[in-house]
Amino acid sequence: MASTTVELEEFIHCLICEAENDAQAVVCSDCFAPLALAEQADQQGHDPCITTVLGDSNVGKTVYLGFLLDMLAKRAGDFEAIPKGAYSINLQQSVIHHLAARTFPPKTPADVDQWHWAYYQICDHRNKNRWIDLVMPDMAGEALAAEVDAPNTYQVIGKLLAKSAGALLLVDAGVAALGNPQPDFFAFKLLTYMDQLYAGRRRRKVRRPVAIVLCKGDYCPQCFDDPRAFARTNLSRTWNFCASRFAKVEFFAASVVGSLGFINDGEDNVVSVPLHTAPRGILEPFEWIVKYL
Ligand SMILES: Nc1nc2c(ncn2[C@@H]2O[C@H](COP(=O)(O)OP(=O)(O)O)[C@@H](O)[C@H]2O)c(=O)[nH]1
Ligand SMILES: [Mg+2]
Ligand SMILES: [Zn+2]
Repeated sequence: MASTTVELEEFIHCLICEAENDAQAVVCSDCFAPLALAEQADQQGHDPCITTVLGDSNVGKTVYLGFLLDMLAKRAGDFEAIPKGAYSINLQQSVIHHLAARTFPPKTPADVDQWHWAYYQICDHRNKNRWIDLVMPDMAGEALAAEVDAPNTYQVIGKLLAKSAGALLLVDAGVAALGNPQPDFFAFKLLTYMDQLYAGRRRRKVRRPVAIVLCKGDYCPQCFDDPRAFARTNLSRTWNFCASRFAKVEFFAASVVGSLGFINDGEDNVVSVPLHTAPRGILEPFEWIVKYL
């Protein structure tokens, strides 16, 4: 009996992959998720709701998630958000700090141990002040692409998605509007991966909510007028697959920059400079998904 007690104190189970880790460890030895997530979930006495932000590299996941968390922390809409642990604030702080200095945040490294994870407790004042525990990691697009092409390359992604209550799938509307099929193919592949993971029996549609967010809407303002029509036209593979396999799916347009400037970075590369921020459509996909959590 005494030995079981000692074991419980010396080990901690990772919230994402359930691997047993040394209680002193900071990140999981298997999947690199912060073990603070498991500690905090333990204090809450129940597992949190995990929502994942997915999308190709460079679609704007980091910027979107940073702004979303910041808006929640500033009590936007009917939400109140409380970060669980100071590490949860790092992503939001980095994004806001960079945009205030008129730069975009650096690229998210593909190494899992360098991703930012945020754990927030969110109160929905519209819905009888219901509290939801949300875990949102900021993943690298390259890692997602590798996992989708060869499952188990990044085990953490499969495990995370298996545990997710819902997902925000970001698509680069600016690129799609130019007729480039890449955003459509990437979203199509990711949804196929999720369908394989979630749908036990093929006959039933996936019931977990998926919000498809058309990012960088400032490049193609028409996507704000009718995001569904935009998706039907510019993301037809994704649109059709959603209709066949996903029971709860909705399309949204979003953007964070009000106006962009372009400069030469000194090495003959043209880089965009966010002259001012004007977040639009950031909260809506989240509000929609929270209804189903
Ligand atoms: N025009 C415009 N560009 C954006 C917006 N959000 C992100 N970007 C651009 O997209 C790049 C990648 O954003 P990031 O959030 O790092 O993408 P991630 O790789 O998906 O995390 C940024 O460096 C910006 O150049 C937006 O709302 N509007
Ligand atoms: Mg990123
Ligand atoms: Zn783990």
